Amino acid sequence: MKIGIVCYPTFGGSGIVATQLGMEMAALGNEAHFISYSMPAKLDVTLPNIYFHQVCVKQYPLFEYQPFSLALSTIIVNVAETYGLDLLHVHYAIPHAYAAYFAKQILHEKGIKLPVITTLHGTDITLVGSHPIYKSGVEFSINKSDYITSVSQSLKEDTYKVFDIKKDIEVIPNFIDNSVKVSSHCARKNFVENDEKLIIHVSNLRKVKRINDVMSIFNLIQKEVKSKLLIVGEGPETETIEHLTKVYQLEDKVKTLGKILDVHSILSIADLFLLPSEQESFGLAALEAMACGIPVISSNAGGIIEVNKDGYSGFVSSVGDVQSMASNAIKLLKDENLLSLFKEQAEQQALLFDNSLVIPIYKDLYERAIKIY
Ligand code: GMT
Repeated sequence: MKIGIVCYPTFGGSGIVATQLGMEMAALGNEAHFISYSMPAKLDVTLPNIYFHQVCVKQYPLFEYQPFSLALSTIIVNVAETYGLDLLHVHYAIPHAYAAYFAKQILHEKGIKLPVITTLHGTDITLVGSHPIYKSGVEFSINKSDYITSVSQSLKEDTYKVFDIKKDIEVIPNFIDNSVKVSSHCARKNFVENDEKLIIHVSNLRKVKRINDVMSIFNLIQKEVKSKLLIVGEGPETETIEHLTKVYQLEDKVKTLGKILDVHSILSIADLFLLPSEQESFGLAALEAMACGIPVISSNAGGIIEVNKDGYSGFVSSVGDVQSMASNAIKLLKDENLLSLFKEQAEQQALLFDNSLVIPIYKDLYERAIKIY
């Protein structure tokens, strides 16, 4: 199969899922053609069967905004014609599903049929897509996709609530490669003393992640348990971290690390992962932590409860209930036996989302898609 993949190149979950899926399909002997505005963060383009096609927008003095969707449709058409794509899989509806629809129409005029799959990832529905400035275009282009998938049952239900979707949405969860054991652990002693616990949060530091809750929870934890907080990622809430670090006087206890490519090596030295998000369609970051044997203290937003099993792989509290999240964290951190049990259970829970279980579901979908025309 020759698969076109449109995704964001960033460290965000949708780009990571798209990249992993494309690389797994390439490893199975298919051609994976990545189309994005820059090289996807985790794409290894040196592997066989992997191609990267950059979307370039042309500057012109008339344009206040560059016509990205137009450039994207055009490159999809070019790649489909040149390489004979069998199908196109777009990750994140905005504007990818919209550009895919126009590419498909252009190709249709040339007598070429291109099945389109759109995978909904979360904020494309819950935050950005439902905004009146985008809503009709997003709804139209999702409905025009041949197949629609969502990364959780919760996101599927949200999509039907927000949009008038006339097709079935198939739930295919995010996945993780549990077999890849971390080769280069960071040195835990670089971050904490022997008698200290290490708490971690990884995200794109957007408002939706409730970074102020991460800080409040940790502030409550460190009053009871000798500990440090590591924050991995970059984003607009960096200032909130700096501000609250000063307010809570945690300068010697909070460390920000920016973006890290090999996040597993740092996850595997931590004791607990915090994910108090306002919205989270799935919570790939929580799954990555669990796969490294790190229990998750999370909110109950969206699809997180489909991933983090309350009282097993971690604990789940209502969004904003920092007291509950902190007391669950303290309970785990103060009891070595309980913490070890939850670490083990977190790893077990991650096995339910193993790539060996999820990739065949995508493969089956691709096989169905290439037969529709
Ligand atoms: O979390 C983000 O804001 C990034 C975003 C993305 O599209 O890159 O993540 C979304 O997609 C991930 C992969 O499917 C999910 O695991 C995240 O839960 C989801 N984020 C939200 O819904 C906020």
